[in-house]
Amino acid sequence: MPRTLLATLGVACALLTGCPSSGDSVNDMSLSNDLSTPDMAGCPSNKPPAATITVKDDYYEPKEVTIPVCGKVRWNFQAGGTHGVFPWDMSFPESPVQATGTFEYVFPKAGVFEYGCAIHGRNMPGKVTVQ
Ligand SMILES: [Cu+2]
Repeated sequence: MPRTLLATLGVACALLTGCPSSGDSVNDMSLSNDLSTPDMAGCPSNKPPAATITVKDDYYEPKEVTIPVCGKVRWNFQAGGTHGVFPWDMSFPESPVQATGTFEYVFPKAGVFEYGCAIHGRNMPGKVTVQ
């Protein structure tokens, strides 16, 4: 019975590509954790927003903003109904759907980022240009 169990585990491990076999895997794991910290994007944290956008019923004010690389955008929700910030290409995280509150994102790379509302779609267009 133990023999069968061991054989099964061995097959399962062979099917996976990343079965740890030595102490090296511990080092690999801590290295990848370091790379995934927000600071690795190269943007200083805790900067004030480069642009603030008010979310209203049913539009963003202003509709378009231009910020520098590493600029932070803050969306201030001041609406009666619920809205969201939803990037069409999923290039940045979507906001919660909410009527009040804030949502912030630091844009680490240049580009044009178009978004809309998770509820009202493209009837609520917004655009962040990072340059
Ligand atoms: Cu909306």
